[in-house]
Amino acid sequence: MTTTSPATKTFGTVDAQPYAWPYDQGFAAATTALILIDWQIDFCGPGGYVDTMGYDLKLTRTPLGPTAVVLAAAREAGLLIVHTREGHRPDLADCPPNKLWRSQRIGAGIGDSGPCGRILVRGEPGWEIVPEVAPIEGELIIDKPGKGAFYATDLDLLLRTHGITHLIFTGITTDVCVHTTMRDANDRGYECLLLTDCTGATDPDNHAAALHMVTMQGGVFGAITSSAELLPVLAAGGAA
Ligand code: C5J
Repeated sequence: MTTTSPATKTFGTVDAQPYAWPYDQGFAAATTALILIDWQIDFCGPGGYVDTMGYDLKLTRTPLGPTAVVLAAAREAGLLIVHTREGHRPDLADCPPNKLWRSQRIGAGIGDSGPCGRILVRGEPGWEIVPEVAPIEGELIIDKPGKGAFYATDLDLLLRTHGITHLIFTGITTDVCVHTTMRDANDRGYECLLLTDCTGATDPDNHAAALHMVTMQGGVFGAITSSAELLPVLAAGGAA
């Protein structure tokens, strides 16, 4: 029996909307990354930023289950794994004054002390990634001060150095950090797929609208699909 090393696996297309992903008829472990956006306690844990703002935590926690399954499958398939974390320096020197002001207006000021430490501050308990999808040795972690993961980070450099051309997105929130990053990735020429059940927003209509937006104009930012469509394709990966 021959076995295929994960790093050399290739995969067929995934049934997706508005086209079978990817556009170039298949993808390879060596050139594809799974991106996990901001799975932090601040966005999906009790006492974190989203909870303090008063939003329904179920909306950002429900996608965690399917995401953990996709993460395990992507590790097994040999994809590059990239985690991101939104957060600021303890002195908030990298937090724009308008971002700070807006967070204070809604009663969850960045840098304020709460049940999970200082809100959205690097190194605090609330800033940590939740255990369900925590990074393991060798996986990339991008710390970002903004919504998009390319802004003020070395994400593009790391992806290009690894030869990555295709990106599969999970994370929270769909309409903010996931969308900002996916749009920027698309402009940079990455072929993007968004997993509908592995993302969530603080408003269900915003989640639905963000998914719909991707599918306009023939796939203006890429394509969308569910984990149920992706998983069998990953499992069926074989030699090039
Ligand atoms: C937000 C994020 N929603 N991770 N951040 O402020 O989407």
